[in-house]
Amino acid sequence: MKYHNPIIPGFHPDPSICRVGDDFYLVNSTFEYFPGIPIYHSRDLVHWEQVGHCLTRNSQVTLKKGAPNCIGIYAPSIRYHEGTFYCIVTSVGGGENFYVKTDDIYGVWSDPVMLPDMKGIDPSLFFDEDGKVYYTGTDKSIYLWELDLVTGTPVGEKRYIWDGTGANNPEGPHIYKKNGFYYLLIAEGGTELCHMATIARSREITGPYESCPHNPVLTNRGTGLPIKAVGHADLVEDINGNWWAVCLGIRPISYPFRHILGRETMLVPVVWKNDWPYMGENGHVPDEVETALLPRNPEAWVASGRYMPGSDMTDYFDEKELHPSWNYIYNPTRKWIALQENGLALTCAAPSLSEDEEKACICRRQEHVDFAVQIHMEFAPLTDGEEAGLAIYLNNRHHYEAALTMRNGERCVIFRRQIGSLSAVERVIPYDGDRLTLRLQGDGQYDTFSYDRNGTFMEIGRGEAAYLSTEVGGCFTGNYIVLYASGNGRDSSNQARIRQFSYTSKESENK
Ligand code: 6LW
Repeated sequence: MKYHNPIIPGFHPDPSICRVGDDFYLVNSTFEYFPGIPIYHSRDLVHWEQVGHCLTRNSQVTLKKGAPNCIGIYAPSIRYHEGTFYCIVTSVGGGENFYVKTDDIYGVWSDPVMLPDMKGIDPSLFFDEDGKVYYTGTDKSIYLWELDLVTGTPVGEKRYIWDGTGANNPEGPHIYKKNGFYYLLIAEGGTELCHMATIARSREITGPYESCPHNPVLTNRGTGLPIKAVGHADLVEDINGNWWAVCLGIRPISYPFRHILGRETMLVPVVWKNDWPYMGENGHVPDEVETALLPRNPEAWVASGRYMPGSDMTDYFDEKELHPSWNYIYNPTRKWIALQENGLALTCAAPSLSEDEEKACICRRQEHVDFAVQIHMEFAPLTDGEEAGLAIYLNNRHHYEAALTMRNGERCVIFRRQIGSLSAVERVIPYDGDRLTLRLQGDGQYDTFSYDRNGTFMEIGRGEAAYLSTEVGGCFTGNYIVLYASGNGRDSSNQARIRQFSYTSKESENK
């Protein structure tokens, strides 16, 4: 049996996984995007469908502004214990570690239980056999603290348990117990090209922890493999007793390496010898994995109808709720974004795409290097500045868009590029109509916008994909496709209506 990495394409970093029976559940970081923390479900570890999100209410989290793509929801861990799912996470800039829980993974999650004593990032929970619960996290190096889950207060002593193998940024810890040993798996080297997973073990949870003789147990540094920067792993044992690691990795599009899809979720088999784990192919993450050990034959997979990242999608905005792949930038202002009988209504609210603010927009991940998007929009701009359209977006300082707007009292289609502090409207095409079909196509080199002019698509403009890469624009996220409306500094009640959206890709074969 063969499967391909990534198993979850597009911006899906810091994967954490747990198992209940023969069901696997996986969560990822979301930074400033809302709802926070998508939850995916699988039985074969290869096909992943979206179950929901952990953070769906403004009462659970306020996403802080000021450092787009760099703060917000970092590195959650998901664990299952005695009928309850726990998701523990840091809201960076919100200054807090907290957990939410649910007994029904398809239902809603609790309000947060705040953990004000727990400093730093990358929290994880470990439920020991004696009933004790331990928090492990990263505060310069890796620490362990027993936790009273109900009150959110620590018990006993805070202990620093491991510094890693000497590389920078020891972080992302998880603890497991197997065969009488406690294992501490961490990330080191930073989340870029030197990234790696290292592990240590101890007979006591408090240590001393002994470093694995073949650390790093997982890394692609110094290899020619197409997937780079692998690390930040989590382990799971399947129902047959086979072990697996999920981790993040990137797929650069150019040399020097630049990546536009963010950090994606990868999977490798893990085998144990002499009570140490051996991960992937000689400690590396290949893009193609041959294995007979997957818990179910992926060829026997039957689609449930839930969304699978990486698949094509058409949306007529005719459901009661937005499709689960749609996100907002920051906690949304709901009155700006409404599903109505005749499509998605976006109000020309003051914030523009270039402001570090919530916007009248919905957005979804670019999940493939080669992709195409089309939208059909109805919009009649009435005063200068009212604008609605389609963008490819890394953050408020790095984006390209095509839009219908009004300039000097004339309706027009524009193409704008913003790269850092450089911003220009590069094309203005007079346009009489109030219906517009826009297309965006990406191939890893260019993001190209076109519009339907009397049945023929005419190019409006294009921008280099590499300028929207993490290496150029920062920081921890990937490219999003944004449908938006704006009053460009002035609140207007005028609305654009999006009637149809489609996302297709050459690679989306639904695996
Ligand atoms: C995360 C850290 C990391 O907290 O990146 O790759 C940080 N590892 O563990 C943000 O995703």
